[in-house]
Amino acid sequence: MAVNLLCICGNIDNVPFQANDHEEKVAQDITLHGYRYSVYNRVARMALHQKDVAYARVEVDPFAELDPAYLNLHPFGRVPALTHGAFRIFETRAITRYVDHAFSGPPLQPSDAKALARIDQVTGIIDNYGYWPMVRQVFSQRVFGPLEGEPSDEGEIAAGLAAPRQVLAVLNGIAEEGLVLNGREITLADCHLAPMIDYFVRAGEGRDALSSHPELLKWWGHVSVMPALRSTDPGLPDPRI
Ligand SMILES: N[C@@H](CCC(=O)N[C@@H](CS)C(=O)NCC(=O)O)C(=O)O
Repeated sequence: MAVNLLCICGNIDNVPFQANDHEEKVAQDITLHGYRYSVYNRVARMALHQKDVAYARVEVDPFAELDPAYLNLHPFGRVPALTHGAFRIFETRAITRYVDHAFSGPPLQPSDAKALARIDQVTGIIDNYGYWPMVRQVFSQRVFGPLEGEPSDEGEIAAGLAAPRQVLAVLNGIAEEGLVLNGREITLADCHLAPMIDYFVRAGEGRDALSSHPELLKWWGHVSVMPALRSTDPGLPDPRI
């Protein structure tokens, strides 16, 4: 069984909130099912945090045998999935858009058509061309795997470092344009990109790659200290366990 109730999260995750907050917010019956180390789970958590939505968390490890009840929620067996009362939704982009529209709080999608299109572009770029090399090849092989006692595969890391060059260059151009990734108005583009970059720069090679993209680096300077990112940091596995 890979599903355990983990915690209820308020504005500052893992910190209990005031009784009034708790009663009012938990009444909304929102649960995020996800794996603590998943970047996609963290994207959803960042959006929930930005909207100041309290939610329960259920830990689901998609790399372990999945409970059939979870597959009912997410037939493709990935994380995250969100439930809000009887409403169920999976796919991170759908979750974060839903969270933005369904709850009050600062809007995470501007009304400007061009900025909105840029959000879709950034999330599409990172999902299709960034996640696998930056997170699953570079971060997993250089940082996460070794902490779990698995040796790094240098071939995977080298392959994973080739693809992000273009990804980072394109994102740097988008940050330079300034419609999104501007460090001022936080949008779903920031929520989607920040967890991926946070993992990528934990590898020395990732930090070096980012350092040659000044506009993205400037953006990272703003976003890396955001409470929504910091309070959703799952940490890293303890190699002694
Ligand atoms: N398209 C999905 C991707 C989610 C995804 O790939 N999540 C990863 C964890 S970061 C996962 O569940 N991996 C399990 C696997 O690859 O089997 C989304 O946007 O939610």
